[in-house]
Amino acid sequence: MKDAQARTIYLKDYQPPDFLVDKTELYFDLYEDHALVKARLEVRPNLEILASKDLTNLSLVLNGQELVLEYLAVADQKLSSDQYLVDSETLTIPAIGSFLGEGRGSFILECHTRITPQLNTALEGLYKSGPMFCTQCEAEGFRRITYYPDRPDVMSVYTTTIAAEQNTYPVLLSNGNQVGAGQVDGQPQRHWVTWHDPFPKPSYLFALVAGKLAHVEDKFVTQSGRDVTIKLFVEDKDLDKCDHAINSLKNAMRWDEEVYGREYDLDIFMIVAVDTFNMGAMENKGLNIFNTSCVLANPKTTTDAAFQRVEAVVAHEYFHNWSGNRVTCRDWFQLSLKEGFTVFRDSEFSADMGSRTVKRVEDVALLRTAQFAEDAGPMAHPVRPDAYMEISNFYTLTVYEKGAEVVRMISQLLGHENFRKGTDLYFERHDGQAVTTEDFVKAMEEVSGIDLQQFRNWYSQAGTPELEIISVYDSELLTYTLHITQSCLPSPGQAQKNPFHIPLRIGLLDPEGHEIKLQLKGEDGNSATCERVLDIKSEAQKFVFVNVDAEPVPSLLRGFSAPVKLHYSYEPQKLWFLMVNDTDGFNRWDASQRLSTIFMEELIEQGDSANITVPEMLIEAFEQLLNSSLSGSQVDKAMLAQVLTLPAEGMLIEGAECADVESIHRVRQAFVQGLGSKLKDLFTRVYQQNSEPEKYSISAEAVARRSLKNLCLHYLMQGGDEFVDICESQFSSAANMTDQNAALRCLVQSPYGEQSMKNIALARFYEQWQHEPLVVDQWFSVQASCSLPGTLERVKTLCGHADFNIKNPNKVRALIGAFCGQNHVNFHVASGAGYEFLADKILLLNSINPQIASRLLAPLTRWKKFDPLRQKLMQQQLVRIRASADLSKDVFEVVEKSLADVNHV
Ligand code: B3K
Ligand code: ZN
Repeated sequence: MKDAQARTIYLKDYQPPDFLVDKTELYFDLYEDHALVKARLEVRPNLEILASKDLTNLSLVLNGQELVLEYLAVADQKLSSDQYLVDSETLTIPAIGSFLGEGRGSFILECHTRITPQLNTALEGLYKSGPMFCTQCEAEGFRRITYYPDRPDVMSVYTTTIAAEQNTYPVLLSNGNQVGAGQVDGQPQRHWVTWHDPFPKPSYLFALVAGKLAHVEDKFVTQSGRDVTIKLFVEDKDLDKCDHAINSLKNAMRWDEEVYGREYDLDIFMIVAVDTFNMGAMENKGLNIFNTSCVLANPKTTTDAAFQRVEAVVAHEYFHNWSGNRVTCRDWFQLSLKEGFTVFRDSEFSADMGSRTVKRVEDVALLRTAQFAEDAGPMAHPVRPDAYMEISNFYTLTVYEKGAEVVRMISQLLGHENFRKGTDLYFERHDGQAVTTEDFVKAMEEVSGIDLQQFRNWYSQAGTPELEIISVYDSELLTYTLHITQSCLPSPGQAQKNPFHIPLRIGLLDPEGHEIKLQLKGEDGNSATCERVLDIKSEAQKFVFVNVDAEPVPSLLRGFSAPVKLHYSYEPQKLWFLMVNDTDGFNRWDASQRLSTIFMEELIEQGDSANITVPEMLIEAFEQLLNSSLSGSQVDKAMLAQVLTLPAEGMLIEGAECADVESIHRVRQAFVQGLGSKLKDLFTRVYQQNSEPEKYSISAEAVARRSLKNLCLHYLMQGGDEFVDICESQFSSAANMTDQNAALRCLVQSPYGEQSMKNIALARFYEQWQHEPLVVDQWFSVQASCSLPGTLERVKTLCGHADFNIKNPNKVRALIGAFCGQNHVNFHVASGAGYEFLADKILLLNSINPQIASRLLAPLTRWKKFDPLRQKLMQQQLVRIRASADLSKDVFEVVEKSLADVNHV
């Protein structure tokens, strides 16, 4: 790691740019072994900043990486190599003013670079995904295309021409509208297309695609009556997997008009599906580029969960057109301005399209397992970070999901109407600008008159706040008092935290299960409501409710009104009571999770418990729920499936002080097996009731039915060997991937059934689907996440499989990511073999694809959670990685921060 590369960048050092670029004209010549990029930039000194400063001695500094500079001219004067400086990260033209004479106006900078997209395995900038060219410029990929002020506060109008061989690359795309096309003079096999995007944008939103692509076309009529052409470009063989994305897109376009008053602004909206992509998708203006996994969907090859992800990601990228593109970020510290807000928007969209409560449950489960873990680890950072070495490391659950929670809290504090006024003001005031989270919060304050001063701590302080609540009932005074204290553990660079402003939504249930009116001492009882939001602002606060006739059961943090850990010592009986009676659907689920967690944690703490028995109360609860489903009184099957799912191992690990992975796995597994065997009749009946064949549909109801059915199958396959045949038959006869994948997973995961039978099923699945890369990914991940012994060896063998490709992030995630991130008991095997395996892969990936390498590192960074032996083994692997000579900035930052507290290993 070179020192220059390991530089930390601080928010406090932000300076506006000295030079702006009003127009950017690009000409790409694409060839089989290289590409030539000619850039013509209309550069303007930023006089607002420079004022009357003498320009003569000012340097123009442009970003650039891995570029070969072939030509450079300023104001039509070609520069010789002694007139500029090039290093591995910048191009500097000193004394730029000397080329401009007296002028303080715009000038033209021309720059020709040569690049090799074919060798670009980092998948940043211009690269090849299979036979096609594509780009990924966020955050700092554009600098791998040409020298440029590659920062989001430089917004420019782009005109892009692409020239390539006609037969191999018949489709040539870039942002905006197509404005010209033709044959290249004197080269009959080559053609060119020109695109113009009238909306000024930062370089990170630039996109280019060239390839042999088929497409599906559709149309959307905006609320003001304009026609928008929709085109989804895919490989020929994937044309049957486009409908769902197109429908999702049209739903998202309509929703954004109705809910936010936001209309699409160009005449065409294009999506391109690519196979090799670092993340889910990218919101390039007018030309979104998607990982195939987030856009292609067909019932035969795609599970329901993947269908839902397609809907969410298509919507997310579309919503960025306003929250991100029209109004963008001033600098990368503001990333959550677009990402947190857009995740909030897409999760509300998904809630409106399906079940609101289920969506909330899924989001909160992710937050509690993965984001809380991030907040407690060495990479913890505020929603608006104040320092980074490599910005790619900050596309995190904190910036995205916690950022969305912060926007959700603002929307709750302001109320629906004011929040909409706030977003209207924000979009109107800042249209075409690059702004900050502060600008967002200010707009919200202005429209509502609500003071969000203390609330801003959510943006600047890292860590998960914890609420400790104690209740006291006074049967003489008929008062019910909640004593609430808040705290937040230190995080890197932040030893002390100031109190957060936490909106705590609550209700109180009387012993019959009815909600009671919430009248605080000193308040008039007439306007009392049954639910209210308490503003928690101090370290310690108390709330006294009056006229409470009998001791109530509190329903706290309804709907997960703030991303905090809530501690209240509920007795199991009270949780059962809430599961049955709470009017808040989210809290009914939460009570079920707390109840099973209490039971499991008790046994986990006992450690080596040979005979684990499932508590009667849990069995009864499951029994009642399954019966209610059979009788038809419990209608929401999606919710039922959530309630019947025990908290994931990851959640139990996160909740433990020092996680005993083996014990956690053993206890949870014993619960699943115990419930499966004790309630096998009920599970069988619910399974059968939801198995009747009917026409496949992706409706919320059908998805819910399949999820309940396959959950029953899971319990049954863990609980005994009588269901192996049923499972095999579901596997063989399934007409959709949700059922086939679930059956395969259950077969592979079950302690019952011969290994040879499982291998045959796996072989058949592979044979059936080997020509569908996304299904092969499922095949890898089913095997990698199997918690039975021998999985590490299998994963190692699969790394040598013909379909595994370390250069394809989907394959890496499906195999290595699933094993290290989800298969806790095998990854954390006491010998340290799992850690060593991961470190080997990171060292390999470090030079191939630093972003993927660094992301994959996450499980090793969490060493503090585990026992001293494992801590040591994990640290040893981190040290081994750190010792590597050529560490990328991405991996270096994470390893360095993870080892910050370790003195000697
Ligand atoms: N904005 C992109 C993420 C880019 C990540 C770059 N390392 C996708 C999204 O969040 O919509
Ligand atoms: Zn996004």
